[in-house]
Amino acid sequence: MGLFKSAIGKLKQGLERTRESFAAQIRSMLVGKNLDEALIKELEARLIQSDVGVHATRRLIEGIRADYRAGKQTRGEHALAYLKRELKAMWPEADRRLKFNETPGEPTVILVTGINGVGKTTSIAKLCKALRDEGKTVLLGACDTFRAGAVRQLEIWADRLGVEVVKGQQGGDPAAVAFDATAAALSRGVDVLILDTAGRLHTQDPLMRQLEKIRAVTAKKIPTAPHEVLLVLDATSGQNAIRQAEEFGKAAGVTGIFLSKLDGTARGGIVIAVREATDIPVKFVGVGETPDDVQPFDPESFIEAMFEE
Ligand SMILES: Nc1nc2c(ncn2[C@@H]2O[C@H](COP(=O)(O)OP(=O)(O)OP(=O)(O)O)[C@@H](O)[C@H]2O)c(=O)[nH]1
Ligand SMILES: [Mg+2]
Repeated sequence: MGLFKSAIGKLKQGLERTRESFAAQIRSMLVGKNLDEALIKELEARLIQSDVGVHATRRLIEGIRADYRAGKQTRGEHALAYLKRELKAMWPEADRRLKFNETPGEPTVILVTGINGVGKTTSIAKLCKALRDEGKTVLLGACDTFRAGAVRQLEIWADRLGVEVVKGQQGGDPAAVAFDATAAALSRGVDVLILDTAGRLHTQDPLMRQLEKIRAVTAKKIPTAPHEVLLVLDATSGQNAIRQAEEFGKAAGVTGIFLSKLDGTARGGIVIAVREATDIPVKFVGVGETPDDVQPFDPESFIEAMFEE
C-alpha cells in the first residue's frame, strides 16, 4: 500500500496473546479431526465467545455447515482454511488506504478522536513517524487544551520526531487551535497536519459539538478538510469498542479506525466484530508503545499472523 512498511514480525508479536488464546484454541479444536455437526457446533460456540461477534459467527458457521452437508468439507482443516479465507475477504482493499488531499500545495488534515486514554496521542506519534519515514513533512496541532499535561505530552513526541506543534492556552478553545494549526500548515506548506483532541464520550453533547466545530474551522481554511477523521479504539476494551465505533461513526463522521493496544490483548478478533458492526475501515493497528509500533491493517497478514501455529 505504499505508506508504512509492514513488519510481519511486529504484527505476530502484537497478536501473540490473541494467537495463544483465540486462534490456538480454534486450531487445536479443528486440526486432525473429522468434521461433523458436533464439531461445527463447538466451533460456533468458541467463535461467539470470542470477539468475532454473533453476526460474523453465524455467517461463517452457515458457510461451513452448508459445505459439510454438501460433502465439500470433511476435515477440520477444511473448516479452518475456509474460516481464514472468509475472514481475509471481509475487507476491500481500497478503503484501507489513508486519504490524502488531492489539491496540489494543500496539506492533508487528519483529525484524531476517541474516548479517554485509548491511545490517541501515542497513535499520532506513530502516524507522524510513519509519514516522516515516507518523506512527508508533518505538523501537529495540540487541540487537547483540556487535560493538564496533554500539550506537553504531544510536544515531547514532537521533539523526538523532529516536528513542530501548534498550541494554544490550557483551557482555551480547541477550535481556535485547530484554526491556527490549519493556517500554519497552509502557510508553511507542510504535507500533513495531524490534530490531537481531548478524550470524549459520544454522549457528551458539548464535546461532540466542539469536535464538529474543529472540523468546521479546518474546512474554512481548506474546503476538503478534514481528509481523515480517525477514531482510536482500544482493542483491550472488547465489545465496548464496537459501541464506540457505532456511536462516533454516527456523530463524528469517522473515516477510519486506528485500533490500538493489540499487543496487550487476546482480543484481536475485535477487528472482525468492528467490520461486521460498521462500515468503517480499520486502517491501522497499534502493537506497542513506541512510534515504530504501528502497522497498516492488512487482512491477509493479520489473519495469517493470528492463526499461525
Ligand atoms: N501496549 C500498548 N500501549 C499503548 C498503545 N497505544 C497507546 N498505548 C498506551 O496507552 C496509554 C494512553 O495513551 P495516550 O496516547 O496518552 O492516550 P490518549 O487517548 O491520548 O489519552 P487522553 O488524551 O488522556 O484521552 C499510554 O500509556 C500509552 O503508552 C499500544 O498500541 N500498545
Ligand atoms: Mg491524548
